[in-house]
Amino acid sequence: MLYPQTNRCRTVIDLSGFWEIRIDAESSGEDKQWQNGFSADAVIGVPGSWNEQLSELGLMNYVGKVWFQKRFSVPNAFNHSQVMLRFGSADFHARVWLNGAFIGENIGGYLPFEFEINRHLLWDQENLLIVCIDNTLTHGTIPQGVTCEDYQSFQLQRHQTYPPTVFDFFAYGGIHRPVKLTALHRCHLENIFIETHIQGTDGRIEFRADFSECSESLRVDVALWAENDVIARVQHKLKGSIHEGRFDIPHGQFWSPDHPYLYRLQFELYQDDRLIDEYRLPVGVREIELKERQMLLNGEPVFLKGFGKHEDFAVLGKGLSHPLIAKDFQLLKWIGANSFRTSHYPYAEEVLQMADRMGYLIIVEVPAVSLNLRFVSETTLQNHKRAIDRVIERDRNHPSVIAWSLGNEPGIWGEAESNSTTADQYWAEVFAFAKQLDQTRPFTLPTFPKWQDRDLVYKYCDFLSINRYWGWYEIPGEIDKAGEMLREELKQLFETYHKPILVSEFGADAIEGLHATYAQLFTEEYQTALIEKYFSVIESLPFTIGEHIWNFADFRTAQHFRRVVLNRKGVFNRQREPKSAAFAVREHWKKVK
Ligand code: BDP
Repeated sequence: MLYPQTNRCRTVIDLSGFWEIRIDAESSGEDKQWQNGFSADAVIGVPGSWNEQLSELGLMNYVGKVWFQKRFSVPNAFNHSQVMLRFGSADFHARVWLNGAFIGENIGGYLPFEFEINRHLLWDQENLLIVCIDNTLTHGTIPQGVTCEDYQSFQLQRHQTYPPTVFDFFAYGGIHRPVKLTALHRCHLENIFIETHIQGTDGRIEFRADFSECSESLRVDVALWAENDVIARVQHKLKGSIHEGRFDIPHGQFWSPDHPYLYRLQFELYQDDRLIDEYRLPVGVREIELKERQMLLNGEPVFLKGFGKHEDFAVLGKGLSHPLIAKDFQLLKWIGANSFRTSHYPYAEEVLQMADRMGYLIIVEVPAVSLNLRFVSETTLQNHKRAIDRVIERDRNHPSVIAWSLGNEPGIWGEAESNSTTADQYWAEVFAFAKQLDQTRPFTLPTFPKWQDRDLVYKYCDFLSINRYWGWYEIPGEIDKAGEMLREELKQLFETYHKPILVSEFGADAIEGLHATYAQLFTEEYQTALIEKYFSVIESLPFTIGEHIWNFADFRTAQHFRRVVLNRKGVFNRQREPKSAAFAVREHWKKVK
């Protein structure tokens, strides 16, 4: 599914703005025919989570259904076009009606979905769009949901959070990314797949373009742009709905953090000599490769300096904000990072567009966070595979995406099932499925070493990603010992698997303004010292490929006594102001190549 683009043949209308909502705590809206329209409780800003935005209506910790409605008109010019309605994401389960007719649904909170709406559009009067969103998670969803009874059955009452979650970030609800209408010709480009290769100083772009079913005989022109010039062009008669081709680029410019060079592929579709569709796609030519001890970008070793992040901000929750994305990338530059992981779900497409432009190396994560293998069913497995398929399909053309993460910390509750034959079969199937979808990037899955070096996912990962909290959750207050434990553990893992290792999470909570002259948890000094200790260990080991601090910025979690509203492991606070650690990290990363 292509990202919406306005050009000579496509028109995009953004339906972001004020929408109306009605809370459906009894889940009776459909019986009451709210799909035909309802009297509203309030106005909501879209995109944006409902939680902080409308907390005064009791929505802060609300889990359940909320109905959204929006009226819109379409220009006459849309009359002869195919009209698509696309949601960047809605969390978690969305059911959609247009002018009373059910047009479809989507399950999964972090990926786009779209519908063709021509049949139900009204051309000469206002249209009524209704969306019912339910943010309830279950054992079968990705990510999984949890109940108070689950905590009890694990005798983990003291782990219980409000609202109950199995992961350590807030389960916001709402329409989180823009809702757009696109009008385009019935015969159009549906998807593009890019692969790039490098041989010496030459680059190669291989592409495949998928078209909607078109009966007429059509011509496809594909032009390769560098800056303001077309440097190569191919023209073909379209046979069937797939068109493949390639461009060889002698003495090419390659994409990297130091030189995020983007070519542009321009696809044009002609009927006789009339242009009926076009699409422009930025393309970075680059190659990722793993050795036993290294990650190579365009043949050169690269060391990942960066963070685990979250999509989270005051009032917006997970709602997309262009200024916030721009700010975060400025801070990443300021601090000297070159990389981050989209923990623990795929981020907005706009984030990856920015990463392509600014030269960031991104590990994109599938939202299978804290998978509990006792609760896994065939439905969970199918949803997991579907999420992988959709993430890879959405993000594979971005040069910034250098690896895929298929989840985070499965078996967090230490359930025996996470170390069983069934779990092994589960991971064998998940990794095999994923690997046939993309042979150009490595796969990983961050774990915490609950099973020491016996974690079942290690053998399937191309590189290991280790989340480690020595000096925080374990042996708190003992920074030197934390360093020794980390060193021993990483060496052991490398000796067992001979695969490069990314330390994908480490850090400490720090509340800005708390200070001490001795090692005291929660102070700014403690966070700084622990991060510096981890740096010294990680960078001294020849098989590590990077260090990702947990976290870039403080973020909201469900309520629990161990969180003071937020997880405070950010080196920036939630407003993006630096803590002391940020200055120390900046000084340090200036020296690390
Ligand atoms: C890790 C999780 C991350 C948490 C972090 C923490 O991957 O989601 O936020 O711990 O506890 O285990 O701060």
